[in-house]
Amino acid sequence: MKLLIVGPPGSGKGTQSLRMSRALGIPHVSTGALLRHAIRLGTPLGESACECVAAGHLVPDALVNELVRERLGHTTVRERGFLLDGFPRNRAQLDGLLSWLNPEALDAAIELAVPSEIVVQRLTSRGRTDDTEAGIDTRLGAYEVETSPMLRDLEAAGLLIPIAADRPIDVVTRDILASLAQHRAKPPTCLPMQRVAV
Ligand code: B4P
Repeated sequence: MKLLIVGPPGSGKGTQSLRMSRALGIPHVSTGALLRHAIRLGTPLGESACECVAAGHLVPDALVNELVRERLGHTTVRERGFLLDGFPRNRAQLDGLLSWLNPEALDAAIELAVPSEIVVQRLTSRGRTDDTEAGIDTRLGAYEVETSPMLRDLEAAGLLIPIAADRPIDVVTRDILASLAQHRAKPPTCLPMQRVAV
C-alpha cells in the first residue's frame, strides 16, 4: 500500500503514522524525523536543513525530494509500499513524487484536520526545539500557503480522506483505519496526468 499522511504541524501525523504503520505492516517514512536525524548527526544535509527546521520554514524542495527519492528506493519500501509522513508539503514536492511513481500507485492521502488553537496548545506542551511560538506561527503559515493548495489536487484526484483529528488518539486511529478500508473498496482513481513530470 502507498499512503500519504498530511496535516498542519501538531495534527498528529507522527503519532498516527506509527500506529498505522504497525496496523498495516507498511514502512513509515517521516521527512521531519529524517531531517532531525540528519541534523543530530551533522551530515551535509543536516547542516543545510538546520536553520529552516529551527525557524519553522520548509526545507528547500530539492533537498527533501532527494531525501525521499533515496528512501523510496530501499528494498523494504519497494517490496511493502510506504506511509509518507509530512511529504509532499507543496505542489513542487507532489510533482517530484509523481515523477518517480506511477500516479495510479498512490492509494490514498489521509488529511488530519485540527483547528489552529488546538495545534498551538499541543505543540507548546510538547516542547521540541522547533516548537517555539514564532516557529509554530511560521509552520501554520507555510501549511496554509503551500500545503493547502496541494490538497486540492489530491482531492480532485479522489485520493483525499479528511479525518477530524481533534479527538482522542485512539478514536482518530480507528477512524483512519475504517475510512481507509472504505476508500479501498471503491474503484481506483488517479491524479491528473499534467502533474506527472516527464
Ligand atoms: P514534522 O516532523 O512533520 O512535525 P510536525 O508537523 O510538527 O508534527 P506532527 O503532525 O507529526 O505532530 P505529532 O504527531 O508529533 O515537521 C517538522 C519540520 O521539518 C517542519 O517544520 C519543516 O521544517 C521540516 N519538514 C518536514 N517535512 C518537510 C517537507 N516535506 N518539506 C520541507 N520541510 C519539511 O503530534 C504533536 C503533539 O500532539 C504530540 O505531543 C502528540 O502527543 C500530540 N497529539 C497528537 N495527536 C493527538 C490527539 N489526537 N490528541 C491529543 N494530543 C495529540
